[in-house]
Amino acid sequence: MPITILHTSDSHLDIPAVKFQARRYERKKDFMNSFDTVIEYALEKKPDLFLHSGDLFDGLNPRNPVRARVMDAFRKLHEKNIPIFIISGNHDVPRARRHGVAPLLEYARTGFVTFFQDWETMQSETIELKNLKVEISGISFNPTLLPSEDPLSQLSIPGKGDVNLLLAHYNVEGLRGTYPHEPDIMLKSIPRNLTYLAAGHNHEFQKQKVGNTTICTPGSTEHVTFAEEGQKKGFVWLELDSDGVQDLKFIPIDTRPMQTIEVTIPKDANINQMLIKEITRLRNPQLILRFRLKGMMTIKSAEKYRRAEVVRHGFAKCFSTEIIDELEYVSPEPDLLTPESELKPPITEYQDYLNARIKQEKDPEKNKQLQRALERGLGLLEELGGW
Ligand SMILES: [Mn+2]
Repeated sequence: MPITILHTSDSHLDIPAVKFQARRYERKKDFMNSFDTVIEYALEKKPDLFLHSGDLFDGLNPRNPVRARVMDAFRKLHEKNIPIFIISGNHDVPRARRHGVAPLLEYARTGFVTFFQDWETMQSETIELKNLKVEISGISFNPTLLPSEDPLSQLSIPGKGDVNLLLAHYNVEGLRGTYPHEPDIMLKSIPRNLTYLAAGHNHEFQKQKVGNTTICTPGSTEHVTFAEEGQKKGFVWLELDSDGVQDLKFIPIDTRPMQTIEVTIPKDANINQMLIKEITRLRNPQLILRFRLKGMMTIKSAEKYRRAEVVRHGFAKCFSTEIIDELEYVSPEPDLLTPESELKPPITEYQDYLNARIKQEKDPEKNKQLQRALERGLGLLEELGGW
């Protein structure tokens, strides 16, 4: 008989959600609701194993109500004898000693969960489930790795189970939608005797098979950013035995609707009027709305444009509204309407600054440190959307 596993990832609980202003607690609740859905499913279907592959929390110091809710959830699973295995992702891993420990540690201390806290040594545990020796290994996200470093190149699993599982919070070669300045697990370093790689970090559900190994990222359980617009959110239910994964199902979760509307602004148009009309047409108190403005911003348009007013209407008729401005600023006097002309995006600014420092730095050791700072910084800025 195959064993059943519920695999979830990237819950991002207690996300700051500041851009939702007064509605940010409601937005935080969306993430909690998704997590609750996963837990309820597990309590009802009782998998043989529950896996979470990182970013359970959006940050290192989640608020107490959220911690308590998670404690209740894990206790309930534990009481049903469902073993839980978790790791830290890039969001809930301490990046420096002064940051202390991951919030996940307290769940491990209660004995409700097994937490693979190390990021440099592989930790493994073997349990017996339905007469199968099930070996579960895991590594937490290593924030000191360089983008060029493969997280698994120096690490292996014991691989002594009838089935061997591995939890890791990294993108895997061959999956869509990753950031260029981040370490990826290369397919060649995946252990041959691995049955299932339970991956986190990539927020889109994807799976692939390499040799006898099934690799899967269930994705996040709510849309963390607009980059995930259009993606279905959910978690994964799978069945496996000593021959490998026999069945893998994506279980979708209802999430808050999110939509980008592109609006082309004609010459001298009244932008507020256009956008407010669009908001009224869309009117949906559940909707996270985003406008992408293309076209022209002339002096005549600029005189009447009140961005805050549009946003206020958006909050009144939808859940929230934000605006990305990709307008071309046109003016008879070239510099009058182009405040952006002097501004570079944070990534470019950062890159230019560090490249200049690197060029000047003669001390090879310091030069290397600056190179490292450049690579790491680019990775972080990309993830934060600092383009
Ligand atoms: Mn994540």
